[in-house]
Amino acid sequence: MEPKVVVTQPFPGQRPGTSGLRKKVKVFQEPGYLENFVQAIFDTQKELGGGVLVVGGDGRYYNRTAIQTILRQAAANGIAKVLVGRGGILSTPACSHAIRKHGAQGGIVLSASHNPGGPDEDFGIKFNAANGGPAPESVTEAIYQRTQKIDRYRTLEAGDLDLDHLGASQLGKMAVQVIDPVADYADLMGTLFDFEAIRHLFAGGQFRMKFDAMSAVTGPYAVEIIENRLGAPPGTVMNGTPLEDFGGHHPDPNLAHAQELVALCQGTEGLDFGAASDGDGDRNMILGRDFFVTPSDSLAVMAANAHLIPGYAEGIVGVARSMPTSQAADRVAERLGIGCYETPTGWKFFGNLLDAGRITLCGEESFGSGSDHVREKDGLWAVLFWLNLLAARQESVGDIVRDHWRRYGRNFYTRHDYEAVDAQAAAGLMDHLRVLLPTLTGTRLGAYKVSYADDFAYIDPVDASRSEGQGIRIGLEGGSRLVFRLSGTGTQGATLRLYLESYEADPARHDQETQAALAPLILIANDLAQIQERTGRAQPDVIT
Ligand code: G16
Repeated sequence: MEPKVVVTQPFPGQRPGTSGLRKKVKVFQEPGYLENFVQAIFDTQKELGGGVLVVGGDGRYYNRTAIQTILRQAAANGIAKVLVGRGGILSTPACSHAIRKHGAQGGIVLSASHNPGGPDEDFGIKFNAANGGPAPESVTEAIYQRTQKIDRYRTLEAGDLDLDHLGASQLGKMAVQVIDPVADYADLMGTLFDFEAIRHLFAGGQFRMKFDAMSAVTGPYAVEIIENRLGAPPGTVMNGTPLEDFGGHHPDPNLAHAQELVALCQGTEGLDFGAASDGDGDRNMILGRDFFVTPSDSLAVMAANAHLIPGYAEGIVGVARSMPTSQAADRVAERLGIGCYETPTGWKFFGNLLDAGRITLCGEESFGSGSDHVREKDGLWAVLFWLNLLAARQESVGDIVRDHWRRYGRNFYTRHDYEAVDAQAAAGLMDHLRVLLPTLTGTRLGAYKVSYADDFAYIDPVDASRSEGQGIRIGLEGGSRLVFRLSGTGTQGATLRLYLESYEADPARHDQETQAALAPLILIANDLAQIQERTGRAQPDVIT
């Protein structure tokens, strides 16, 4: 089996977004499209030569084909060894753990996350660095630049490898090891959480929960951990078999796409606890009976209660949140006297802070939370954190969050998404806001005085790298905020995200309905950005 060189030409627009390169499967199937991107990784990440690479994906349509292509290219590019999850499966956090545990030089994660799967749907590829986390912007930019000049890629003429059985094999000079995708990850969870206490919670027989794997990658992980190791009754994990098309659904754990689970948590007969994860297992949604925990609140509650969890019993050193995430966690950090960081959207921005030991916990409004145990957000980890918390406090989800609000005040929070908007119209809207920005500070928007208005720029406190144009931030007196951003993960047109937040210290006002509490801000934001005029949309597509 000799390496062969295939002549190719660049495809425009192979720039990775918030979380890797995501396109329709049909685009990835164009001859050379995937190969070019993979070659660009090998051309720019020199330390992979002679090194160890981890490869796995969320099992969506095209996962198996892509992995065989990557293996042949890796062998032809001098990679010494590839670790691949059985069946090509690795959840994103499990992949991060595998890179770290095996001291690999990097990993390739195949997923389009929460986006639908199938021949006409989405696929994605992302490079993770040796710390286990998504590559920083300098790396993704270098890969992109390389894709724009590429004129050949290397591969091997060889058949497909059997990836369905654990064990070692050889592809040319490269060793291939098929690893159990679940075991190491499940062991890691056992070191962080009080499994005994959670087992006790289930053993009582009173506590009722469901975990919705959304026919995506976390099914086998959740069955092993929640049912086998923690003793929850069989059937606690619903939609637990990973399907290439996720059963035709969006594997996106939010109020719009996990409606079956939401319904199970409602009413007097509702479950005590409902949780879900997304396509690749890094997102989470937490529900109590008739109670939805916003991801922003979830991070704040986790920070405030971390000392109750064995893995964090010594205390946390700091927290970070993405800019559009509510400021609820900041209040906890202030009271604990620990560091607090506001980063641009994208998990990669937490990597340096985690590596430098400046933070222990981090989270994003986009249903992501995690800690320094891996370098990705981690859906099941968040679910186990909450289970551990419920076992330790013996209170309901709703009571824990309401108690948190009483202590810290409540940050009312919502996100309005306008999906598949005309890309030019969306860019025009953002430009319009940018023009307004310098005139806003000190003026009034409705009843609110503007404290600051900017286009968020971030200087990484560890390596001083600068990231600009990360979303428009308008801070109002009293802690309210309006944030406008274009999504970096959509695969069709542009997705405009409007994030709204207001702070309420008075417990007597904590029970208001979120949209009602934020109604004045919603009107102001729509007016200011001329959303209807510019996008033609009278209503958002998704409200979370
Ligand atoms: C990705 C990133 C997250 C980010 C999210 C939202 O999530 O990993 O860090 O918060 O996108 O991105 P956007 O608002 O640009 O659509 P995932 O779960 O898609 O990998």
